[in-house]
Amino acid sequence: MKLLDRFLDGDRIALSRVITLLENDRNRRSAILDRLYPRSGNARRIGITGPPGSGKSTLTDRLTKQLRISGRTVGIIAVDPTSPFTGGALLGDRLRMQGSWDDPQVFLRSLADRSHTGGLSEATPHAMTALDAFGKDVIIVETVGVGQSTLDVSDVSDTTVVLLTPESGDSIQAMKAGLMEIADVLVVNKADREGADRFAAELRTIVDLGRWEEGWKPPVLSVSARDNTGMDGLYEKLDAHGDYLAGEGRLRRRRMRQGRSAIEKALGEMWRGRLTKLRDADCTMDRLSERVARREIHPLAAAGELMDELSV
Ligand SMILES: Nc1nc2c(ncn2[C@@H]2O[C@H](COP(=O)(O)OP(=O)(O)OP(=O)(O)O)[C@@H](O)[C@H]2O)c(=O)[nH]1
Ligand SMILES: [Mg+2]
Repeated sequence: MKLLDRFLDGDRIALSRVITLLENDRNRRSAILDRLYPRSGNARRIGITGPPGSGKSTLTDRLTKQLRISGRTVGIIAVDPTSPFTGGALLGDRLRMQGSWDDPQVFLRSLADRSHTGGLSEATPHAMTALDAFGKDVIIVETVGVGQSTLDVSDVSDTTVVLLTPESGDSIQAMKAGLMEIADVLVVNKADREGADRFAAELRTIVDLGRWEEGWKPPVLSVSARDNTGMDGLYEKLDAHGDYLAGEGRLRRRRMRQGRSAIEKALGEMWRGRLTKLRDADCTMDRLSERVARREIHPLAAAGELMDELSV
């Protein structure tokens, strides 16, 4: 495949096209992944989630700049809920990412979440594989966290950052949405606004009550992504969590867990495909029985036709 050769040569346009294919062309998806998957696995994957408007893009932009200063290349996937009201989200993200937009070492891609459930689009893990195989050092996934989605940002991240704001409702709300469980790092953004300290203290109390993996209790940080305050603390915690994962095979175990759920999801999809075929086969059965009755086809040949139709 010529396209993949260009991709492996570091051609950004090829990268963009490959992601489009992975997103839209189910038939070629697996063949593309055959080439890319073995080359992936080296990037550090950071998920950033939180309610709409909590400042995820602003924070992603800051983090990206910081990573660039330390010489790391960055791939960003922003998952937009598909809705008539956020039709301008792509443009908005590009504007917000102004600082990094011209940097050839930063690749930003918006993916539509067609399921309307929030969380991730089905193509997200594949797009991440592409960025990873392309050689990006860090991949950031930005997504609106609403809980209850079929694919969670924590299913594809090494480190999940949950962003909340003083006005994003109370901490109970965040717990209900399942955001507390997936957080490796909790960030109270818009700390320039009133109530941030109180909210952060509340979150800390909840974290203290929870049960966490030994060696890592999610820290609660207050930042203002807009004013660029408190961000150094976040960079430190991200590094610390990276170090934590590197120890005692934790990253490997986490990725095995994620691998298992990815296989289960793929299996589910395949079964759904089969079931559709079975339904179609039922119609074919009606049609064939009629033809058998009319002596147009004998039963053995009809069974053979059905078998052909059923093989996936
Ligand atoms: N006061 C204040 N405003 C902020 C801060 N960070 C972001 N904002 C503003 O909050 C608004 C939303 O910021 P975004 O970064 O677009 O938030 P988002 O979470 O990416 O939004 P969606 O992707 O639409 O869910 C913008 O007007 C930002 O300027 C902050 O630290 N303080
Ligand atoms: Mg955003």
